[in-house]
Amino acid sequence: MSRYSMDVLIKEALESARIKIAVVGIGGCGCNIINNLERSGIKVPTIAINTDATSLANVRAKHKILIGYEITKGRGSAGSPELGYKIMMSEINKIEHLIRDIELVINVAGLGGGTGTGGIVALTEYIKNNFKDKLVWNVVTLPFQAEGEERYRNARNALTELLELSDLVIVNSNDILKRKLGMLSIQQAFKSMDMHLLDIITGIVNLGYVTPMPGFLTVDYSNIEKLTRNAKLGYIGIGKGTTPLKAFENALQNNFCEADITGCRGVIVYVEGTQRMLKTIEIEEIPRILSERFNISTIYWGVKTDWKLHDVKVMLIASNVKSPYVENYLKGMVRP
Ligand SMILES: Nc1nc2c(ncn2[C@@H]2O[C@H](COP(=O)(O)OP(=O)(O)OP(=O)(O)O)[C@@H](O)[C@H]2O)c(=O)[nH]1
Ligand SMILES: [Mg+2]
Repeated sequence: MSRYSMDVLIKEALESARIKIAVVGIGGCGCNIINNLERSGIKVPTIAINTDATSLANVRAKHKILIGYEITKGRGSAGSPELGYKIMMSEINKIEHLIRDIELVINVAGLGGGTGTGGIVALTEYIKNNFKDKLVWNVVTLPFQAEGEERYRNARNALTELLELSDLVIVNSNDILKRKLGMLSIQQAFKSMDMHLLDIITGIVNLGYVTPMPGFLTVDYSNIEKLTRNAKLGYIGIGKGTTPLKAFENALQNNFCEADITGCRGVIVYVEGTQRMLKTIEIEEIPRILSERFNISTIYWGVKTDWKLHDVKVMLIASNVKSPYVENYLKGMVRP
């Protein structure tokens, strides 16, 4: 075999070893996030699903799917998760063929309304019942308390179901974000949450493009599966800093569901920076902290060097974590 054809073969093998990921945005918030992902040049297929034709018309996505036209006439579900669920289930054939070859489906929606809230539950339930091999991660936001009792109830019911059905649920509370970042208006906070969700999903997608870290357990599909299958609540933190350690500490702080990673099933740490920034001696501190401070022993690694970066960026994905905030939310103790 010539050197050239061996190079081609290696490239093809690398391509097929890559985790096959798709991102699905459901409802107004979900479609907005897909639009932002497309604008930032995401490398994996995106699917925007809504009952609202106006929202879809303004979205950039690889696939746009209007559902429920016969019932809603393209005008949204008017805040009914029951309707969102029913429409998604009865029109699932519009989506099924798009995810047939996908290994990790990432759904994103703002909980509280109708289409995204009912739709994300229906889609997760359908995939889990019909494609047992696939992993489903759901990235959701919780509505502001100011949005009222009905949205809170919708969000609470859907979150309870998602935690049962999904492999991993990443919860982001708008209220916690607003409080932590000291945002003045809901509009500002929505924008910041949009950026946070963009960071999270881009980070997950980049996991498919990491370089193994010599001497460390590396991130690949089987490890991601081991860590996140039926893992319920997950945490994804993203932090920046001048050193890997500072970026790591910031990734722990960037926590919008007050998750506690102590004793969790395991973590994936993904570090990006220029070659000069990524000093092995500093990177080695991270697993020491995870095991000593947080009692975590399973840690998978990915690194990516990028000469354009000014700061080190660390993403931490923890699976099967605890969160008193989410527990109280589900018990109805975080009231509007
Ligand atoms: N971050 C962010 N959150 C949003 C945005 N739009 C809505 N949300 C949040 O998501 C929740 C659900 O809103 P939508 O996504 O508009 O609702 P929907 O799924 O389209 O539901 P219906 O319109 O009732 O069918 C809201 O209660 C907000 O908390 C957005 O653009 N960005
Ligand atoms: Mg809508």
